[in-house]
Amino acid sequence: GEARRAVRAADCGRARRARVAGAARPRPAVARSVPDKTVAAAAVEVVEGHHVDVVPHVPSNYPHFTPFIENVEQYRAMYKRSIEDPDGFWGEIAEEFHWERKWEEKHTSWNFDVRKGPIHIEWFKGGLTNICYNALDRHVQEGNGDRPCFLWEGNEPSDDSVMSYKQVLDEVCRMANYLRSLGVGKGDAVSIYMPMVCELPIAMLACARIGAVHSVVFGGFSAEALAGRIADCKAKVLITSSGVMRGNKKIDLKGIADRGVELAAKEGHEVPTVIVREIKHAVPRKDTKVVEGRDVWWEDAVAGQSTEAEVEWVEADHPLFLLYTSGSTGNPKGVVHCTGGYMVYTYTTTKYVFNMQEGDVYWCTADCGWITGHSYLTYGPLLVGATQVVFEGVPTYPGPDRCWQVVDKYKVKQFYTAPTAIRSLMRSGDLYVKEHGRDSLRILGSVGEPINPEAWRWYHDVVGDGRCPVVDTWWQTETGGHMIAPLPNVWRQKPGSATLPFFGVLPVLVDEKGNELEGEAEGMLCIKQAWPSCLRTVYGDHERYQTNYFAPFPGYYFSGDGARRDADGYFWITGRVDDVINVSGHRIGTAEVESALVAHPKCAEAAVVGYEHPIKGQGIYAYVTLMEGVHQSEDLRRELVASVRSTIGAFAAPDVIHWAPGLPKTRSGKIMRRVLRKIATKQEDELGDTSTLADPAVVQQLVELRGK
Ligand code: 6R9
Repeated sequence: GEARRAVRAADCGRARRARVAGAARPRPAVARSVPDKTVAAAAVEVVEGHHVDVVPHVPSNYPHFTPFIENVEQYRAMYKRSIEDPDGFWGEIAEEFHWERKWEEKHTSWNFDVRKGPIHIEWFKGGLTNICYNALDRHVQEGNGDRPCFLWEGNEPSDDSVMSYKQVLDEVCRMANYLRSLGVGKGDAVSIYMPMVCELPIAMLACARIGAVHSVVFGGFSAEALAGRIADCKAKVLITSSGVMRGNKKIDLKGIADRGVELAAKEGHEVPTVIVREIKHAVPRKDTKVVEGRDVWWEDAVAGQSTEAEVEWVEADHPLFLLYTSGSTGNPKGVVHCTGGYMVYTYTTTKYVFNMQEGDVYWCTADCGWITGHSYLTYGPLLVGATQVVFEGVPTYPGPDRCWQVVDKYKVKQFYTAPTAIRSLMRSGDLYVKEHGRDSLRILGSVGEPINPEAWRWYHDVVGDGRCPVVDTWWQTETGGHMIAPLPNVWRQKPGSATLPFFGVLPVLVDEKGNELEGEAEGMLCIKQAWPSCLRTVYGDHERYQTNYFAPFPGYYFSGDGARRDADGYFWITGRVDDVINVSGHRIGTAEVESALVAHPKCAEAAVVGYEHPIKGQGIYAYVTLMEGVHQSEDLRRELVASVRSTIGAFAAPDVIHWAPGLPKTRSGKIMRRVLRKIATKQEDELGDTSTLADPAVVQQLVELRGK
């Protein structure tokens, strides 16, 4: 009930500030269903007065499990080399792939310092390769063509299918040939707006095969958001589907895609061809509107195409994809990732962080519309040669035990999901988990937002029965792959900490002035040198790339996150320090929500802040000032929320609309968001210095309008 929610919310906050205090007070470790060996070894630490079971580094803790790396000393040696000799370290790993032409011995170079000229990063200079070839053909040629590649699990538990590596390769080649027949080639952009069916990663791989640059737009985005993304990259083709089922809702994806294409035309870009995959169980062909001369059914397009398609060998730094992501200002940015470095890095992180071997059955619940679905569904696991579940549905449909039923059905070894899903499943109770054996599970991953220790413990103790390490992976769209993450069973975990940096990643904490902080410290999280999958530019706007990521602290890549480093050197991510809100692991810029609200004719001004939400991590709290003479009402509130849904997507809908006759502004007209955050969370006693406010009376007014 209410009290439990309050505790969880408090716990969330604590995770962000968690401080491991001095001496551990021993107490019998209550590790629920953890086997005896583990109980004996379990340590207890005190996190701000709360007992937290800390699983110590004892390899036999996780008995079914041999990591690639033997111990933390080996990690340290490898890490040191990865930082000091990136050419050698990453070059050796790159040898595992096929390169049509090898890279030069000294293949890396970068400038991370805006004061020394344009930001520039190079990996595997001189090399020619193709990521699709390495993800598919290589395995088929090694005799593993019959190995299951995708285990597709539909929205309905009765709906499933399997595709082998060879079958996926055949379909990729057929689509690659069709795209070529349309004149799509190296460097051309292709937008993809699809639900989680195998054809989504297949479309991505088909682009990669011919050197085209894919731009996947998450299926939950609105027509308007899709239009902006199509127009920005001037997509030559849009690949979409007739519809999709999400839980028991039928979504007319094609209708939204049609409007997206229309709106993109108004923005000045016509898409000549739309390829449509029929999703029979949602919207069959006969119910789908087709635009003559523009639309073609996927099935018809690939019919008669050869299952062999020549590989386009591309330079290592040839762009592989764009993925739009939100920042604190302006429109979403098209983050650009390039082939070689991204390939080597996603492969290496997948292998070590998930301790993944060829043929392992792995399941990542992320949608391919986000970076996690790119790096840890489409690319990393295929480069390793894993078998993976592609899930169309949602974790709670038809019931809260769906995930564990699927884990048992396919004998999933590594399971990767977001804290928001973990919290919502935790709320449904342990019984749903315990109904299913889960014996196959070895590793549990978390991504997207900070995981609060309570959710971490539930994931570890209940879902994993205490025998599966939790890998809390901190990274971003921009970083392309895991940056700070535990190597499971190699070192001790602490619930709520992403622990230590991956190979090649040199994280630093800086203060407001950009001074590096040493030892135990809290500051802004920056990265000091280039890693292979670092974003190379913002599509069409290198200036914005430099301003956003490299100008705030010259000499560093700035992540936009805050973090704390404890006495053991472990990193604890505290969340965004900019105006980005993280709702259920989805990044949303406050500026985007504000402009969607202000676009409504009755809205004069809006200011949006995030607040702690027990399930979603953060919720969206919007202060709205109405036009003169307009009165607030429940209908208007609904209209405003609907306006955000249609401009961005349902996932960005504000949770709270707070009517505001005025907003707290400084004399120079800047909105003091700090004050708005405090009012939203009823902490108006902790407003801090408000002496620079132009009209301090606004604060009291807002508190009164909020009510209790
Ligand atoms: C991969 C992904 C990136 C932002 C990032 C941070 C938050 C992601 C996290 C985490 C704490 C983790 N974030 N993983 N915070 N612990 N394990 O989510 O990319 O959508 O670009 O979001 O998400 O705030 O800056 P993206």
